[in-house]
Amino acid sequence: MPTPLVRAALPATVSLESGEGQLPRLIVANALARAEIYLHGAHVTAWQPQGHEPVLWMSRKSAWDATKPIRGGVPICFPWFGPHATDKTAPGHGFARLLDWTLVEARDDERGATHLTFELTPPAPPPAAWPHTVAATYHVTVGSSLVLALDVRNPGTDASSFEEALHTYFAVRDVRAIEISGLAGTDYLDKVGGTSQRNQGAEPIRFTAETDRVYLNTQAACTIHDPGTRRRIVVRKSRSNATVVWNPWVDKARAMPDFGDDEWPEMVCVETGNVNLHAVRLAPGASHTMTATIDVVAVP
Ligand code: TA6
Repeated sequence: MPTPLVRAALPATVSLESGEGQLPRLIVANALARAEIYLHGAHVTAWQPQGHEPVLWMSRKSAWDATKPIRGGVPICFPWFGPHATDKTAPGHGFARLLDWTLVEARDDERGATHLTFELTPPAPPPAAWPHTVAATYHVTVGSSLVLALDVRNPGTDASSFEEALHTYFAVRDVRAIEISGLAGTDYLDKVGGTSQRNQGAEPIRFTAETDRVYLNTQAACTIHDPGTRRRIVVRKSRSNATVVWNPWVDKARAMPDFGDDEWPEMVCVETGNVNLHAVRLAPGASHTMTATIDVVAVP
């Protein structure tokens, strides 16, 4: 399936095929793990390290359409998070997940992990909602860990600021039975029923209702403890000051056309980001790289 969106020679561990909705999809299969990545949004939709169940969750109702976001996996939210501050016609979570990215490099390293580099084809001309030029590159490493690094450079002559999030959907047996540790004592914006500021206190996060929180001033690693799958999923990060935690629960799940009514217990989002008061400001020529590293640990 030739496509202008692949400008790299593919190693034997990487193949290109027509995926859901005939969208171009890369399959990575090396000795350490298997993954799927769509060029639409440079969207990782699957990652399964050897010896483990799939780690990322995908909705069975996801749209597979070049004009819509994919529901599940790792959407890239950029250059704004959530609704645009002023432009109500602008797409939620920005344009990066709606645009094509080009694969510019693919190689295996000596440990057997596969490195892929994607470049965003920026909107031309820049949208009024974000009137800046941008060079965004996304590095994906598929191995025993999944490493995701979003590198943003300002090639313009004016300073620009942006929000970003790797909006990762994790597969869990039952969200009502999991706990998330790593955010004790951290302030957060609670976005359920209007926005209010709260503090996590000493307890891990547990889920008993719709949860939509932006944890602030945190560089901490988070761990999802899932007794159902007998595993821990650890999300470490760098150059990220915010962590978003989300589960839509019953009503929000019903309200989303690309999310199954009964799917909400199967997933939790733990998102690595710089959002809200942590928006990144870039001087002309400057760049910023945010990284998330995901590991799975089986619990005996
Ligand atoms: O990250 C949590 C959140 O911002 C929620 O408010 C919810 O809207 C979710 O993202 C999904 O957003 P989407 O635009 O993908 O439907």
